Amino acid sequence: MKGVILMRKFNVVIMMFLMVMMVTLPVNAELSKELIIDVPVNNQNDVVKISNMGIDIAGVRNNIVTVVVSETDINKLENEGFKLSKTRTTSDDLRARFTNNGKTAADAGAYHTYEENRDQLKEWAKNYPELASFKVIGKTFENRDVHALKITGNKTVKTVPKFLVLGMHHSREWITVEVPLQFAKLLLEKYGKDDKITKLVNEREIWFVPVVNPDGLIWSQTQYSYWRKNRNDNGGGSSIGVDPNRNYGYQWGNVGASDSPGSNTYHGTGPFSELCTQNIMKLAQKEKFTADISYHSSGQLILYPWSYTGNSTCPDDKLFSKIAKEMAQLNKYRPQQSADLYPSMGDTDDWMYGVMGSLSFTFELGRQFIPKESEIDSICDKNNKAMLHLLDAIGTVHASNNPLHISALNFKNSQLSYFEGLSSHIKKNTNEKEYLYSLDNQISNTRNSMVSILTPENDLDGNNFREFIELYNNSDNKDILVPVIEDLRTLYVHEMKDTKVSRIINRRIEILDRLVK
Ligand code: 0X9
Ligand code: ZN
Repeated sequence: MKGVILMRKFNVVIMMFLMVMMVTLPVNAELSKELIIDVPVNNQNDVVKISNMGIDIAGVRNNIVTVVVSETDINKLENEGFKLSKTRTTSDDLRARFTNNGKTAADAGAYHTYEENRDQLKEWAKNYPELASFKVIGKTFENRDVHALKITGNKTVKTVPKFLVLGMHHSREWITVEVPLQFAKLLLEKYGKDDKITKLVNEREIWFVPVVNPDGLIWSQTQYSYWRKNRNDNGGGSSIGVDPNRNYGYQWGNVGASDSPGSNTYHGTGPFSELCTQNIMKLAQKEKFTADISYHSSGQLILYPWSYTGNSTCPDDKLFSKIAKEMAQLNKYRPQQSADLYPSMGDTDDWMYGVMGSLSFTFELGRQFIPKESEIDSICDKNNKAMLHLLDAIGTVHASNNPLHISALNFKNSQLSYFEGLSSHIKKNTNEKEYLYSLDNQISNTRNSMVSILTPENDLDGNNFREFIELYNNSDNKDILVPVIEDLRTLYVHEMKDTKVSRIINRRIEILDRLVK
């Protein structure tokens, strides 16, 4: 009998050993790969150069770029003449702090796991049925649900400004789940007790997606803390993952992002190739947000568009910079245009603003990807203040291209520049015929509808025409409007036959000719 029990114990020990090996072996293979290293640089050009090499930048401060790198990246940087300074930490250090000793389910301490986040959102929806509703907004590559919570006290039929809070694009940035959750908690618990919060909840709709990238979060919490991307198998090769914050579809491309599936900044096979970004795209198209914040870590920064280029500011630069400064007074972070940190294409904020007309911010929380658990509350508190400020502000301000406020002409113009940007990128890089064909159709439909807004019969007072000229003069991308001008000219020449309006039309033709001269 004793022997049988001993045998069983032995088997259990063997089983446990095997299970631990199964969990740790692939982990160690990945663990040896990455280091956090400081790279001294001379100027911003060096930062841009590193970013364009597709290197994963963790922070930029006082002429030091902190990078998360593999051996190959180290060689690349050294070949470009960069002198790498001391090794700061290896991924093992971080993993040691959060490892779960081989258990498959994560225990992330005070940090929420995927399941804990889901259960929390569900519980709030149950406990505050008048205010909160739980939603599933889509699936992930590994077939998990992506969860959202909507909070509003609005009982009227009137549309109220909508605000979106996103966390966890990057798997290792665990703090980005906590900030959305604590903000939701604040709104729910203070409703009916705090006048300002009650008013804001009544007059806004606030959406939370604390975990945009569940597959990545789980991987980071159970296997490899430093994991950044999602868990797409990239067609079955050995290189896993797409960077969700390089996959949004405005100016999607290679600046600060990589073509190579193994890179930490791999942008995917096309704009919105990933389910995790498609989920946010669909939600944003449906809800039409006035503002949003996407949380990342780290760096204590408030960033706003453009991310893809530092060569120009966005049309709402003044408004962004004003609100960013006001929020910065509350959380003591540094406000700046995103690309001035380093440029990168396919970030959430460029698409949310450039295409969807949302006042879109990216916050870099704290000083580490995963701050000490004791720091969570203070990080959340100061950012709650900043969020309340933005939530309040959007009662009176909005982006100049917000679809709820914008003219039809303006909206078509922003759509046009979006499709043109995508099309020229696809032509240069992948030449995917079918995709190009559908884009060409969308471009010509958009042009036609712009022309139709400007026909003399649809524009008797000439207001649309004046708006068009102003739009052209202020456009960063005049070339895309030239075909519209040509079509319009042809139409006007044709309409000249109608003598009643010929003088006005002639004048319009002269103006158009001067524009494209
Ligand atoms: O690189 C990113 O996606 C963000 N930083 S992180 O360390 N959290 O990965 C930066 C987003 C802001 N975008 C640019 N500075 N271009
Ligand atoms: Zn990030």
